[in-house]
Amino acid sequence: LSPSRAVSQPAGANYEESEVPDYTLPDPLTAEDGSRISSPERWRDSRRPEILRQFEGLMYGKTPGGRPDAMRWEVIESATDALGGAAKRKQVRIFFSGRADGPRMDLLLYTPADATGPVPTFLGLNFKGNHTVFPDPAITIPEGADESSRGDRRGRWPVDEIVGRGFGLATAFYFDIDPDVKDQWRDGVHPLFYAEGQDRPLPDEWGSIGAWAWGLSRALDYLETDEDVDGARVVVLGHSRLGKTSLWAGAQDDRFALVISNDSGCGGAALSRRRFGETVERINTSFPHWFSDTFNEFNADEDSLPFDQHMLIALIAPRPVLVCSAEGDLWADPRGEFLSAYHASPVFELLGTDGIAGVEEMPPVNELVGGTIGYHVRPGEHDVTMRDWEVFMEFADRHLGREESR
Ligand code: GTR
Repeated sequence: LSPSRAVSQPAGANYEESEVPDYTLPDPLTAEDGSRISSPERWRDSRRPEILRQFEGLMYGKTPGGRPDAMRWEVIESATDALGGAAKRKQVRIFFSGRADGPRMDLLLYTPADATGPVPTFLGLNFKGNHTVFPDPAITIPEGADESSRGDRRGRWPVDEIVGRGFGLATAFYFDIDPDVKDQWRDGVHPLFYAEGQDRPLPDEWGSIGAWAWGLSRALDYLETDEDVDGARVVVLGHSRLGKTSLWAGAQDDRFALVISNDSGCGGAALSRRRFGETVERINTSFPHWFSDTFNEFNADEDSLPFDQHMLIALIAPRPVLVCSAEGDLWADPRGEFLSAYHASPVFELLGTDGIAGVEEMPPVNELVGGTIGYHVRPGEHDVTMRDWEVFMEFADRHLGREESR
């Protein structure tokens, strides 16, 4: 049940700012035909779909379909006295194809017991199973795991604090959607969309990140129906490969009210053209199943991409986006993550928001900066810490509010 791994900061990668090559970023507000995008309408009706198609066709791969007609869910367990009485707990089994023997995802949901109405809710995939996020004996254990790992990712999921501040938390194990292994594309949700005779995604179709993002949208399909959750205030978040995923989910599905990327690095918030830390070639070599096959064409040729990752963030505009980095996580290129946030701002401004709010420089550690686009870097390594969650919650409070539900 272990996620695929790469060496985390291998030799041979560039960690020197002075070695970052010169590069020119594509302008999100200049269309493919060279025309200038100067109205919100043209952004929405023409430029945004154009960029979305480029990310689909060249990088993450096309998502072949939305919610299957036969998809259904069952509440398999619930309690009103979880977390010592502080929370309601619900576990919902989502059968993606409707079939009990088809791929399915268990969604774990905690909401504050004292809420007087539906609450804003964080939704994020987890790496090792729902039972690892909190030592709650009622949480189901995925096949292949056992009791020994119950609660062992608790440090990344401060459930008490989240619920104590009036938020809901929903999470699912990413393997439920697509196991993170270089398989032959037989497992997970990919086969649900194969045409007759097809046995793997086409070169420009989705890899695993696309599938995980799709799964987040299916989780939202459920959350929109849950009376304890405010479906119009669902925050999609993720760390690392799952931060790449939350950005892609937020870019494609505008029902997500707010998007958070934590240490998402290459293929996430970091600018590819900087080739700092992990590069396109490196990620496609270590994790050939994450992106579409077509993305390999840009190995060591980042400058030929018609976009860079600032344009992924721009796709989320005008909804709020928070980019979080860790100072010591050079593999994920903290400065490249900041620069993406920064260079997405003109789109947010065109749409009438304050974007990065005039911030010109990467901030010192522990200072949340920006406006509709937030940026924060904390000291330390590649991880999700309590400090990260404080920033997630502060940003969500600012942009979504929660007063009316308490
Ligand atoms: C690393 C990978 C990164 C990041 C990370 C993770 O090995 O190179 O892109 O995704 O894994 O997801 O933990």
